[in-house]
Amino acid sequence: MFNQILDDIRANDHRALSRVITRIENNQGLPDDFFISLYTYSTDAIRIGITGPPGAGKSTLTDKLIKLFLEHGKSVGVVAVDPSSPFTGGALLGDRVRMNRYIWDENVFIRSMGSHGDLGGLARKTQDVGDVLAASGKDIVIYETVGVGQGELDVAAAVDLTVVILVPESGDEIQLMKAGLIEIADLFIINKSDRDGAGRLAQLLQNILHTSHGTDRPEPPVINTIASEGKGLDELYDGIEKHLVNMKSNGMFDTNRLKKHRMRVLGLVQEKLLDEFWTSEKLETLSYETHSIDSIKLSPYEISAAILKNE
Ligand SMILES: Nc1nc2c(ncn2[C@@H]2O[C@H](COP(=O)(O)OP(=O)(O)OP(=O)(O)O)[C@@H](O)[C@H]2O)c(=O)[nH]1
Ligand SMILES: [Mg+2]
Repeated sequence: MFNQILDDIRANDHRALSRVITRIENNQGLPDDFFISLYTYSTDAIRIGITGPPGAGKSTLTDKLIKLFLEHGKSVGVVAVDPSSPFTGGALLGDRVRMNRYIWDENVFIRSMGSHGDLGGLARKTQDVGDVLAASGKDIVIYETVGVGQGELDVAAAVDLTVVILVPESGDEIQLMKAGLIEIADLFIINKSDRDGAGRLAQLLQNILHTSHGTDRPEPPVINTIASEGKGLDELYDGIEKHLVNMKSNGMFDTNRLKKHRMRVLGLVQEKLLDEFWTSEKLETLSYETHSIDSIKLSPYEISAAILKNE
């Protein structure tokens, strides 16, 4: 049965892709063996994360990027990861329009994915869905995600390259640093550069990068775009290509993949241990020990020690 699913994925059957992604999203019983076989076919695709604040133009930009990749003979899978959305396929209107445009194109597959409130599982699901798209033969897998917290970090852990989009309103230096974006960005985009302040923000950002960026990887370029008019997109495309060529030639591409591979194993082990640990019996003990307001008198350390000891 799972062999059939795998065959359908490898045959690039988009309806099968959609079904299996829904199962991943809902944690619906796909065995480890399925993922083990899937993985064999999923290491070739380049994975790109596109992140930025709500409304920054991520979808518009992704849409134009899809077109450029297609023109260069590459097939593309897109997952819009929305950590806040509990709905399966809960695409926004703009994303739906995008989807319809490519609905008959076997070289483009677009899907959105929510977290079902289970933020812990989002990193794993994101990576598993990437494996599915890669195994279907997509050359490029793009993750689009709103950068407001954990979501973009989960995505950064799953990709070869992260594009961070800012807009002229994105604010001051401190905010940029606080957001931790500098650590995850391989390329910065100042979108909506038709607005005031785009040049100033690009300059400010370049200064920050110059002084605070570590020497362990190349300084991210800052590219101004007007996604809605398609301006700056060729520069972005070239920037992505150049970054990948650089990273491959200096070995960082592999180092980076290996590091993320290790993290993925670590995450899986942690998740499996937790799943195994929390038997219904232990969950019952937890609710028993915390059933009334009086239980807050007991230290959480004491309760947890008791639960752990009862293994
Ligand atoms: N002025 C201007 N508007 C733009 C530009 N790029 C995109 N927009 C508009 O900004 C709005 C939001 O664009 P989206 O592409 O949906 O932004 P997003 O980041 O995907 O939004 P969410 O997924 O909701 O977080 C749309 O109305 C776009 O047409 C730009 O370069 N300049
Ligand atoms: Mg969007």
